[in-house]
Amino acid sequence: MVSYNAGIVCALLALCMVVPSLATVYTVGDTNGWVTNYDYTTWTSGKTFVVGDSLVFNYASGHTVDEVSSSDYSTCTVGNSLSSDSSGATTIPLKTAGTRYFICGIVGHCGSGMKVAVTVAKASTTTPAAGTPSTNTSTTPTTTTRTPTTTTATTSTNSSSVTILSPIVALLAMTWFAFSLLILS
Ligand SMILES: [Cu+2]
Repeated sequence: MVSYNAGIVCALLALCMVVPSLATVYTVGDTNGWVTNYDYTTWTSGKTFVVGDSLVFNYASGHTVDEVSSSDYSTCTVGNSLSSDSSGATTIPLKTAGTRYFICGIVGHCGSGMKVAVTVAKASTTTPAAGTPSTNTSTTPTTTTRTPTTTTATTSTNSSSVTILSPIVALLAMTWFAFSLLILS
């Protein structure tokens, strides 16, 4: 029974370690943050939001992050928000699949671009499988390229020491030969 329970704990721990690594934290508007006169439709395009990801809104005082209905999002209607925050750093965990709508609750700001709609897809299991081989592929060539470099370095050191040694040997031999000729004559 004890080993059986330990097995479950291990499996749960392994799951807990895998799941957060797959989650992506998206900073809305990237370095621009949550501001007026920014196109958040362009920001969301090309991004795939999945369950488990989260949105981070960074903004100065005088703005809010209001979650609203689809119709309030389209018409920029403030005052019916499902939730509202004005802390300056709002984290929205994307826990369920579907589209979520956020606007700034300050009158006029939504019309000035402070509106973002995020479509959240169900978490896919193919993402970790695709991520793992790419890491392996990048590691393998690096190790392979290192080995020839070391071999070339060793070979060049050997050949250079040989080329340095041989003229000295030749010079010594010639000097000894010339010297012995002088003695003999
Ligand atoms: Cu605002």
